[in-house]
Amino acid sequence: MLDTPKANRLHIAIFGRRNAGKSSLINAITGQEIALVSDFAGTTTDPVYKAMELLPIGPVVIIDTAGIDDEGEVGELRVKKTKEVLDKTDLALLVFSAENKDLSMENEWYENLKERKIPTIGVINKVDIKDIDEEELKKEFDIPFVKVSAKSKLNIGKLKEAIQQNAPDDYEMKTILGDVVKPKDVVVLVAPQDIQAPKGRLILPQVQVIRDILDNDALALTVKDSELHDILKVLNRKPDLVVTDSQVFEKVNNMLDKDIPLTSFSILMARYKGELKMLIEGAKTIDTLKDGDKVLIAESCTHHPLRGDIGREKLPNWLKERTKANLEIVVNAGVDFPEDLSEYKLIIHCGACMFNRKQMMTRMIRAKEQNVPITNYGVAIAYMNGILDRVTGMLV
Ligand SMILES: Nc1nc2c(ncn2[C@@H]2O[C@H](COP(=O)(O)OP(=O)(O)O)[C@@H](O)[C@H]2O)c(=O)[nH]1
Ligand SMILES: [Mg+2]
Repeated sequence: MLDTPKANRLHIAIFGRRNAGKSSLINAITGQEIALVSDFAGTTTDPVYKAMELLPIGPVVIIDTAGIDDEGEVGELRVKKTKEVLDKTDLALLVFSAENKDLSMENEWYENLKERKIPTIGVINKVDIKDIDEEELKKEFDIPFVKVSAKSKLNIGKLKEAIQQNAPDDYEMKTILGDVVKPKDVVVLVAPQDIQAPKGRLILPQVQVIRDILDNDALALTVKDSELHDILKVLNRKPDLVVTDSQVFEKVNNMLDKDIPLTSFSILMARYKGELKMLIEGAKTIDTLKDGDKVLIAESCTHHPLRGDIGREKLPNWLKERTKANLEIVVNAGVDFPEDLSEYKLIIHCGACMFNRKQMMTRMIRAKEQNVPITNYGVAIAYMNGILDRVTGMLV
């Protein structure tokens, strides 16, 4: 990720008056002391660009607009510098400080950002010393607000969630397999014998993966696990990749030569929508679970559970078998995801096929902020089957 070219990084510009707490906010968001915080007027008036990895959002450039305000640059020069920053900004944080009553500068920035349709988050800083009425601000500024204290790190997690939610869509990963398959590669896709999609359909991740393979000029061959042997016989060479439904992971793994790369739809989608490395780390905590530990099983949509439902029956059973512990398992389905995750030792999320990357990343950020490990169905199942390295090796 550190190789990500600067242009492909999400550029986050921080606007706010001198002493509003821009530098402190950058430090709080990144968890590093990288921006100089001072009680005195800024020494430099040029915007500062800092490329960094903002976990788990990804590679970003944070633009500190120190000095582009009333006291710093005046008149034309300010307009020019602001324009220079706006040209590069994908997402803006407009910082309001409780100490300040005059909102003329904030209005000027707001109008500029609105004109360019740049997503903007209002950050009300220093709420540890004084509160600002958000509703009053909303009359003038039609943007989402987050109240924070950069100093005491209050609500910094909420701010990161807002950054993720308001980032423009082109920061979604654009390809599922484009960095893994080459044109003309043979990719065999395996569905379970009891296809769980309604008659006439395939489940969304399968459809998306097939489309992605076609977009990458590779060959997509779809079979059920019962016909996997047949297709391997028909091919005049080994497939370049096999993607299976997680539910038949073990069977498919046993049928394949070990030199054929194998992964699953849910692992591909986990990487497409979230941070695979974080999900892998999360799965590894399964073996640390003890009697009485609470595990959250989270699903992004509500469906009528069938017999043998993966989230409600299979996974809880596998977890209990594996850990031999008396776990308290809570299932949460739907768009409401608990704000407070601290009581959980692990979150196991579904493949989130009805979610986009933004929604899934918002949940991952919340878990990370509260130091709760998170994994997902496919990654957890692969881990418990002892094949996690085998099925993620080509993807991380
Ligand atoms: N009480 C309080 N002080 C803050 C907060 N954020 C920043 N400050 C203080 O405000 C002053 C200016 O902060 P700085 O980050 O340098 O502001 P900048 O000029 O916008 O970069 C410093 O003395 C900070 O310690 C906050 O959330 N609460
Ligand atoms: Mg500063």
